[in-house]
Amino acid sequence: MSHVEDETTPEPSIDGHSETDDQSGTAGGDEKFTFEDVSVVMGTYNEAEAIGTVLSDIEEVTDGKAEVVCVDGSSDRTPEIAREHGARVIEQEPQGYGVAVKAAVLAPDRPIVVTTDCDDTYPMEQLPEFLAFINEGYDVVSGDRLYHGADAMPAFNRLGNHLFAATASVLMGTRVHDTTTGMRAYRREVVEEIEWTENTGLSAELLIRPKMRGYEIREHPIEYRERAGQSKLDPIEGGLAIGKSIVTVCLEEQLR
Ligand SMILES: Nc1nc2c(ncn2[C@@H]2O[C@H](COP(=O)(O)OP(=O)(O)OP(=O)(O)O)[C@@H](O)[C@H]2O)c(=O)[nH]1
Ligand SMILES: [Mg+2]
Repeated sequence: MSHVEDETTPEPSIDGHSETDDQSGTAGGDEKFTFEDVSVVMGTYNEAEAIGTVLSDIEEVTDGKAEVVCVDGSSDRTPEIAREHGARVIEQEPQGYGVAVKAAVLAPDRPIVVTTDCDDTYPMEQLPEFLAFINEGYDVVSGDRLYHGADAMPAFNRLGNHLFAATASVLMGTRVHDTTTGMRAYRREVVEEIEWTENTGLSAELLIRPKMRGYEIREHPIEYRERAGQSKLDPIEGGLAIGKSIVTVCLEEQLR
C-alpha cells in the first residue's frame, strides 16, 4: 500500500538519534537510522549568499554527522565556501536543476539521501522529523510547502505549484499536495532503482515515479522561507517545462 498523508506529526522521537546501537543501515529492517546514515545533497549554482547559512544549519541540526554533497556549477565563491564547511563538492558544468540534482542523489553511499535547495528557503531544522518518518518505514518523505500557505513564495509560483499538484493528482489518481518541493528524504534504493529522465521537472519526477510504483510516500508540512540570492528558475519557461514533465512522467508510469 502506498499513501500520502500530511496532517499529523510523527509518533516516535524526532531527535534523529538512534534507539539502537545498530548503525549498519539497511532499509526495511527494524534498525533506526541516525544522521550518520544521512547525506544531504544539493545542486549549487552561484549561491554564495546562501550556502554558508544552509551548511551551518545542517551542521548544527545534525551535530556535524550528516554528510553534505554539493554538485556545483558556480562561477562565484560557492564551492570554496562549501569546502570550508566540509562538504564534498562535485564539479559540473551548469546544465540545469535536474542534471545537477540527479548527480547529487546518486553520489552518496549512505542509506538515506536528503535533497534541499541551496538558497535558504528550506527548514533544515525539520531534518529530524524527516528522519523520524523514514525510521517509521516510509521510503520517501516529501516537504509540503503549500500546507502552511507558502507566503514567502512569489504568488505566481505559488499558483503554479498548486496547479502542478492538482494536475499530478488527477493524472496519478491519488492526491498529492506539493510536487515541486526541493526538500525530501529518500531511502537510497528508491533513487537508485528508478531511471530519471527529467531536468527542470526532476523534482516532480522524484515524487511521481516512486508514488506510482507503490513506494510508501509521506508528505510532511514544512515552513518555507524567502530565497536568499537570485533564482535560477525562469518562472514561465521553467513552469512550462515542469508541466510537460508531469504529464509525460504520469503517462509513462500509467503505461508501464
Ligand atoms: N549545479 C547546478 N545547480 C543548479 C542549476 N540550476 C539550479 N541549481 C541549483 O538548484 C537549486 C534550485 O534552484 P532554484 O533557483 O532555487 O530554483 P527554484 O527553487 O525552483 O526557484 P526559487 O523559488 O527561486 O528558489 C539551487 O540550489 C540552485 O543553485 C545548475 O544548472 N547547476
Ligand atoms: Mg529554490
